[in-house]
Amino acid sequence: MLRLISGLMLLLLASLSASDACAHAFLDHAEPRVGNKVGNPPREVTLWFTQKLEAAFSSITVTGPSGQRVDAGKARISGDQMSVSLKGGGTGTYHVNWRVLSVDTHTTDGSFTFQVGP
Ligand SMILES: [Cu+2]
Repeated sequence: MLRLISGLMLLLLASLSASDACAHAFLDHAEPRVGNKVGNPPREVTLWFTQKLEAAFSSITVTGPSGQRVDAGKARISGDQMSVSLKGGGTGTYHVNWRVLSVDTHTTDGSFTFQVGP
C-alpha cells in the first residue's frame, strides 16, 4: 500500500514538473498582422507559433464582417506555421480563431481580429 502511494506521488510530481517545463504553442505573429488594417481582403491568413504543430489536430476558422465563414476549410500546416485560404468577404472586421496541438501534446487556442478597408 505504501509502495502504491509513493508511486502515485511520483507520478503526480512528474506530471507537475512536465507541465511547468513545457512552453506550449502560442501565437508568435500572423499575416495579416494582429489588429492591423489591410486595404484588400487577403487571399490567406498565416499564423506562426512558438512551437511545431501536429497537423491532425490544428485548425483555423475565419469569419468576415457579416459573421459568415470566409476560410476555405482545411488549414495547411508546416512546422510552426499554419495557413488557410480565404474566399474574400468585403470590408470590415475579420475574426480569426485558432486551435492547435503542439508537438509537446498540449492544446492551446486563441483569437484575434484584423480590419479590411481603405
Ligand atoms: Cu505545452
